[in-house]
Amino acid sequence: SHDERTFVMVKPDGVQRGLIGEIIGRLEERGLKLAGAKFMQIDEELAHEHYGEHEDKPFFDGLVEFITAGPVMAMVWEGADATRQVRQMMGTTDPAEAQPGTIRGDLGLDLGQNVIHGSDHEDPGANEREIDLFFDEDELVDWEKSDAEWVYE
Ligand code: DAT
Ligand code: MG
Repeated sequence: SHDERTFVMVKPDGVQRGLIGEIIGRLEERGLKLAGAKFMQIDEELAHEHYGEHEDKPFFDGLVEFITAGPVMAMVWEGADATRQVRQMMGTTDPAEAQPGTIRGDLGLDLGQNVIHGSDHEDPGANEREIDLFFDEDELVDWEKSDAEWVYE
Protein backbone atom coordinates (compact mmCIF):
# COMPACT_ATOMS: atom_id res chain seq x y z
CA SER A 1 0.00 0.00 0.00
CA HIS A 2 1.07 3.56 -0.61
CA ASP A 3 -0.46 5.06 2.50
CA GLU A 4 2.10 4.46 5.23
CA ARG A 5 2.44 7.62 7.27
CA THR A 6 5.54 8.83 9.05
CA PHE A 7 6.36 11.73 11.33
CA VAL A 8 8.98 14.21 10.13
CA MET A 9 10.16 17.39 11.77
CA VAL A 10 12.48 20.20 10.75
CA LYS A 11 14.31 20.85 14.00
CA PRO A 12 14.97 24.34 15.46
CA ASP A 13 18.39 24.56 13.75
CA GLY A 14 16.81 23.77 10.38
CA VAL A 15 14.13 26.40 10.92
CA GLN A 16 16.64 29.06 12.01
CA ARG A 17 18.90 28.25 9.07
CA GLY A 18 16.08 28.65 6.57
CA LEU A 19 16.02 25.00 5.52
CA ILE A 20 12.26 24.31 5.80
CA GLY A 21 11.71 24.80 2.07
CA GLU A 22 14.78 22.77 1.10
CA ILE A 23 13.69 19.84 3.25
CA ILE A 24 10.03 19.92 2.19
CA GLY A 25 11.23 20.22 -1.41
CA ARG A 26 13.30 17.06 -1.17
CA LEU A 27 10.41 15.06 0.30
CA GLU A 28 8.00 16.43 -2.32
CA GLU A 29 10.36 15.73 -5.22
CA ARG A 30 10.85 12.17 -4.04
CA GLY A 31 7.13 11.63 -4.58
CA LEU A 32 5.97 11.51 -0.98
CA LYS A 33 2.62 13.08 -0.13
CA LEU A 34 2.13 15.65 2.61
CA ALA A 35 -0.69 14.69 4.99
CA GLY A 36 -0.26 17.34 7.69
CA ALA A 37 1.97 20.21 8.78
CA LYS A 38 2.20 22.41 11.82
CA PHE A 39 4.67 25.21 12.58
CA MET A 40 4.91 25.10 16.35
CA GLN A 41 6.92 25.48 19.52
CA ILE A 42 7.65 22.27 21.47
CA ASP A 43 7.29 22.64 25.23
CA GLU A 44 9.24 20.75 27.88
CA GLU A 45 6.51 18.15 28.42
CA LEU A 46 6.14 17.32 24.73
CA ALA A 47 9.92 17.13 24.37
CA HIS A 48 10.11 14.61 27.22
CA GLU A 49 7.34 12.48 25.67
CA HIS A 50 8.78 12.62 22.18
CA TYR A 51 12.30 11.72 23.28
CA GLY A 52 11.25 9.44 26.16
CA GLU A 53 13.36 6.56 24.80
CA HIS A 54 16.50 8.67 25.46
CA GLU A 55 15.59 9.72 29.02
CA ASP A 56 18.52 7.90 30.59
CA LYS A 57 21.13 9.01 28.06
CA PRO A 58 23.78 11.57 29.05
CA PHE A 59 22.74 13.83 26.17
CA PHE A 60 19.03 13.91 27.14
CA ASP A 61 18.97 17.32 28.90
CA GLY A 62 20.84 18.94 26.02
CA LEU A 63 18.50 17.29 23.54
CA VAL A 64 15.41 18.68 25.33
CA GLU A 65 16.99 22.12 25.57
CA PHE A 66 17.79 22.09 21.85
CA ILE A 67 14.43 20.82 20.60
CA THR A 68 12.59 23.46 22.71
CA ALA A 69 14.97 26.31 21.80
CA GLY A 70 12.90 27.56 18.85
CA PRO A 71 10.02 26.62 16.57
CA VAL A 72 9.91 23.42 14.57
CA MET A 73 8.04 22.38 11.43
CA ALA A 74 6.18 19.19 12.37
CA MET A 75 4.82 17.16 9.46
CA VAL A 76 3.24 13.91 8.42
CA TRP A 77 4.35 12.44 5.08
CA GLU A 78 2.72 9.52 3.33
CA GLY A 79 3.85 6.93 0.79
CA ALA A 80 4.93 3.35 0.25
CA ASP A 81 7.36 2.39 3.01
CA ALA A 82 7.44 6.09 3.93
CA THR A 83 9.15 5.64 7.31
CA ARG A 84 12.14 3.80 5.87
CA GLN A 85 12.27 5.99 2.77
CA VAL A 86 12.49 9.15 4.87
CA ARG A 87 15.16 7.65 7.13
CA GLN A 88 17.20 6.82 4.03
CA MET A 89 16.81 10.38 2.78
CA MET A 90 17.79 11.78 6.21
CA GLY A 91 21.07 9.95 6.53
CA THR A 92 22.58 8.58 9.71
CA THR A 93 22.44 10.33 13.10
CA ASP A 94 26.17 10.97 13.10
CA PRO A 95 26.87 13.51 10.33
CA ALA A 96 30.40 12.17 9.95
CA GLU A 97 28.79 8.94 8.75
CA ALA A 98 25.92 10.51 6.79
CA GLN A 99 26.33 10.06 3.05
CA PRO A 100 26.47 13.11 0.80
CA GLY A 101 23.11 13.32 -0.94
CA THR A 102 21.25 12.75 2.30
CA ILE A 103 19.65 15.64 4.16
CA ARG A 104 22.01 15.37 7.12
CA GLY A 105 24.96 14.56 4.87
CA ASP A 106 24.35 17.70 2.83
CA LEU A 107 23.00 20.13 5.42
CA GLY A 108 24.40 19.14 8.83
CA LEU A 109 27.75 18.93 10.58
CA ASP A 110 26.81 18.33 14.19
CA LEU A 111 25.59 15.19 15.96
CA GLY A 112 23.04 17.04 18.12
CA GLN A 113 21.99 19.79 15.73
CA ASN A 114 21.20 17.54 12.79
CA VAL A 115 18.40 19.48 11.08
CA ILE A 116 15.70 16.82 10.80
CA HIS A 117 13.82 14.19 12.76
CA GLY A 118 12.10 11.19 11.22
CA SER A 119 10.37 8.28 12.92
CA ASP A 120 12.61 5.26 13.48
CA HIS A 121 11.70 2.50 11.01
CA GLU A 122 13.40 -0.07 13.27
CA ASP A 123 11.00 0.78 16.11
CA PRO A 124 7.62 -0.66 15.02
CA GLY A 125 4.79 1.74 15.82
CA ALA A 126 7.10 4.72 16.36
CA ASN A 127 5.58 6.50 13.35
CA GLU A 128 1.97 6.14 14.58
CA ARG A 129 2.97 7.01 18.13
CA GLU A 130 4.75 10.21 17.09
CA ILE A 131 1.97 11.25 14.70
CA ASP A 132 -0.55 10.82 17.56
CA LEU A 133 1.65 12.83 19.88
CA PHE A 134 1.87 15.83 17.55
CA PHE A 135 -1.38 15.75 15.55
CA ASP A 136 -5.10 15.36 16.12
CA GLU A 137 -6.79 13.11 13.57
CA ASP A 138 -8.71 16.08 12.09
CA GLU A 139 -5.42 17.88 11.40
CA LEU A 140 -4.43 15.20 8.89
CA VAL A 141 -5.69 15.40 5.34
CA ASP A 142 -6.71 12.47 3.17
CA TRP A 143 -6.30 13.45 -0.46
CA GLU A 144 -5.44 12.04 -3.83
CA LYS A 145 -2.23 13.32 -5.35
CA SER A 146 -2.75 13.50 -9.10
CA ASP A 147 0.70 12.17 -10.01
CA ALA A 148 0.37 8.98 -7.92
CA GLU A 149 -0.02 6.75 -10.98
CA TRP A 150 3.28 8.15 -12.31
CA VAL A 151 5.11 7.66 -9.02
CA TYR A 152 3.97 4.09 -8.33
CA GLU A 153 3.55 1.35 -10.92
P1 DAT B 1 17.86 9.88 15.19
O1 DAT B 1 17.50 11.34 15.32
O2 DAT B 1 18.74 9.63 14.01
O3 DAT B 1 16.67 8.99 15.25
P2 DAT B 1 18.42 9.03 17.92
O4 DAT B 1 16.97 8.68 18.02
O5 DAT B 1 19.41 7.99 18.29
O6 DAT B 1 18.80 9.52 16.44
O7 DAT B 1 18.73 10.31 18.82
C1 DAT B 1 17.85 11.40 18.83
C2 DAT B 1 18.64 12.68 18.73
O8 DAT B 1 19.46 12.82 19.89
C3 DAT B 1 19.61 12.72 17.55
O9 DAT B 1 18.99 13.19 16.38
C4 DAT B 1 20.67 13.65 18.03
C5 DAT B 1 20.71 13.40 19.53
N1 DAT B 1 21.78 12.46 19.87
C6 DAT B 1 21.80 11.14 19.64
N2 DAT B 1 22.91 10.56 20.09
C7 DAT B 1 23.64 11.58 20.61
C8 DAT B 1 24.92 11.66 21.24
N3 DAT B 1 25.67 10.58 21.43
N4 DAT B 1 25.33 12.88 21.65
C9 DAT B 1 24.58 13.98 21.48
N5 DAT B 1 23.36 13.98 20.91
C10 DAT B 1 22.91 12.80 20.47
MG1 MG C 1 15.41 8.31 16.73
